[in-house]
Amino acid sequence: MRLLVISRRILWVLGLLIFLPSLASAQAPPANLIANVAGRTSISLNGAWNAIIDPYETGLGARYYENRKPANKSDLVEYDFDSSGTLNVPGDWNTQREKLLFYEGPIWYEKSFSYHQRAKTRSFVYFGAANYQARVYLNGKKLGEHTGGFTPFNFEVTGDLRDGDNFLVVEVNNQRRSDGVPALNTDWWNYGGLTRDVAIVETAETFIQDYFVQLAKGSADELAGWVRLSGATQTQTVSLEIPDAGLRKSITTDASGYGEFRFSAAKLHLWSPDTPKLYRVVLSSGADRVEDQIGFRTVEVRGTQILLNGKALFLRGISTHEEAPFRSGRAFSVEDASVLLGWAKELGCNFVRMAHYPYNENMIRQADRMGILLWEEVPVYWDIEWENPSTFGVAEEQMRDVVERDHNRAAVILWSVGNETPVKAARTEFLKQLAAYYRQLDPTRLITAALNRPEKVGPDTRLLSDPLGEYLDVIGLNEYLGWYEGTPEDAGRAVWKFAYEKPVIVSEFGAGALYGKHGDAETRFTEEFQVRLYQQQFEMLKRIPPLAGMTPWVLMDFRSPRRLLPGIQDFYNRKGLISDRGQRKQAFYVLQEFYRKMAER
Ligand code: GCB
Repeated sequence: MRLLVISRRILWVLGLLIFLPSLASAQAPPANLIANVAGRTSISLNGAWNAIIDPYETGLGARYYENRKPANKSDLVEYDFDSSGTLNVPGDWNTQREKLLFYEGPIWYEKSFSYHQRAKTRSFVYFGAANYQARVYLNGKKLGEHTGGFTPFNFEVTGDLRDGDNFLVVEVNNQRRSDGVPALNTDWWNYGGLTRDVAIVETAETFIQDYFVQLAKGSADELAGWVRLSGATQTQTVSLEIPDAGLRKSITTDASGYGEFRFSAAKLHLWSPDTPKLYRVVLSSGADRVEDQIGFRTVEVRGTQILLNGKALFLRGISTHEEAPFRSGRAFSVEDASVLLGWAKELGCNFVRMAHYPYNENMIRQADRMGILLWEEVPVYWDIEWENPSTFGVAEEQMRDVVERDHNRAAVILWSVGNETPVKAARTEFLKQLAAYYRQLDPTRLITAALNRPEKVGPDTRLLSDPLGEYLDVIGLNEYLGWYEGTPEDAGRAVWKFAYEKPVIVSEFGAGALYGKHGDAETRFTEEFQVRLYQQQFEMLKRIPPLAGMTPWVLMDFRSPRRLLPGIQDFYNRKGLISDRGQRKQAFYVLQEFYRKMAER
C-alpha cells in the first residue's frame, strides 16, 4: 500500500515535470486588439438588441445566426428575433428581466443596422466584453469566437459589411466551466451578456493599432515604448506629439509595422493622485491619426516600500467589484465609474483594488482623471485547472488583452496574477509563468497576487511563506481574522511575519453588516460588529512593518450566489462599507477617519 502511495507520488511529480513546460506552449493567439477605441472613428451599436433565450443551445444547429424569415407560408422557421423581445447593450441580462436573474446558458443577440462605407477604410466590429463565451456572425457569416468574460475583442469586417442593411448575431453563453478562468466557484454574480459597448470601428488601411507611451523603467525624464501598425507593408514613419510638453518625435517602423523609441522628455509634470495631469498625445502615420490622454509617472519598489515618482507612498485603498451603484448589475458607464470612484475618494482613498477581473475601460480612464491608483486583476480565482494548458491559454489571453487595453493608463500600478489560490506545485508554476508573461508585456508596472495561506507559527503569530512570493514585487495578503476565524480581538493581537523582504498590501479583511441593522458589537451582521472588526484590524495593521497599503473588503455590497441568509444577505455579500443602495454604514466613517489621520501624517 505504502509503495503504491509513493509510486503514485513519483508518477505525479514526473507527470508534472513533463507537463509543465507545455503550459507555456499553450500560448494565446497573437494580439489584434485595437487600442483606444474611444479615440477612433466609430459607430455605436449600443441600444436594444433582439434576444432569444436558448437554454438547450438549439440555435446552433438551427442556425439562428442566419436570422431567417419563412420564405413562404409552408416554410418552417422555428425562431424569430423580431418578436422575441430585446435586451439592452451594454448590460448584463440578469438584471434586465426577472426570469434571467439566475440564468446561465446561451442567449442569442441580434442587431440590424445600416452602414455606409467611406472610401478606403477598414472596419472592425468591437466588443468591450461578453461573458463568458461569444460566437459572432455578420450577415450570416461566422467572424469568430471569444472566450473570457471581461476583456475586449474585435474582428475585422472590411469586405463583409454591406453598403446598406446588415445584421450582427452574437451567441453569448455564460455557462460556468470547470476549465474556465474563473472556474465553477466564485463569490460574485455570473452576470451574462454583452456587458460592455459594441461598435463598428473604422480605420485607415494602414493604422496605428496599438502603442505604448510611458516613462522608461527607472527614469522620470525619458519616454520609451513602441508603436504597432496594422496593414503595414514597408517601413513607415509615425509621428508622436505631446503638444503641451513641446514634444514632437518621429518613429520608424519596420516592414512588419513595429517600431520602438526612446527619447528624453525632461519637462513633464508627473501624474500623481494629488496632480493627475494627463497630456494630449497624438500619434499619426500616413492617413491615420489617433489621440489619447496619457499621464506619466514612475512606480517602483525599494525594500518594503512602494515609491511613486521616487517618493514612498502608503496606498490608502479599498477593494471593489464592478457592480453598479443603486441599480445592481454590472457597471459599465462613466456615471457608474464616477460614483464608485467618488465614494472611494470620499473615504480618503488614493488607491482601489479592482477585484477580481478586468473592469470596463471607463473605470480605468476615470481613475486616471481622478487620480486614483489601481490594482488590476485577472480572474484566476480560488481553484482552477492548474494543469490544463487550455486553461493557461485563457488566463494568458485575458492578461494580455487587459494589459494591451490599459498599458497607457498612469493609474494602473499593479497587475495581479490571481486571488486566494491554493499553494501547490502546479499552481505556483502556472502563476509564475503568468507573472513572467506580465513582465514581458509590461516591464514598467509591479506584479502582485492576493495570497491567503499563512502558517500559524505561534499562538498569535502567522507566517506567510507562499512560494509564489518569490515571483512577485508586492505581496497581497487577504485575511479574515475576526470574521471567518476567531474574534476581532484575535485580529487585534495577531502578529504577521513574511518570508520575503517586500512591500505588503493587506488586500482584504472585512465583516458582513446589513445597513441599518444595529445591536451590540458581539452580534454578527450588525454595523457595530463591522466597526469593532475594523478597529481591531487597525491595531494589527499598525504592527506590520512592511505594510505599504491596504484595501479592505469591500466598498459596496454586491450580489453573490453564495450568500443566502434570508433577511440579511438575500444573495448579497454584505461586507460593503456602503449598501447596494448607496447608504453608508458606520464603518465607512471609521475607515474615513483612519485614512484622514493617516493622510495628515
Ligand atoms: C475572499 C475573496 C472574496 C470574497 C471575500 C468574502 O477572501 O477573495 O472574493 O468575496 O473573501 O466576502 O468572503
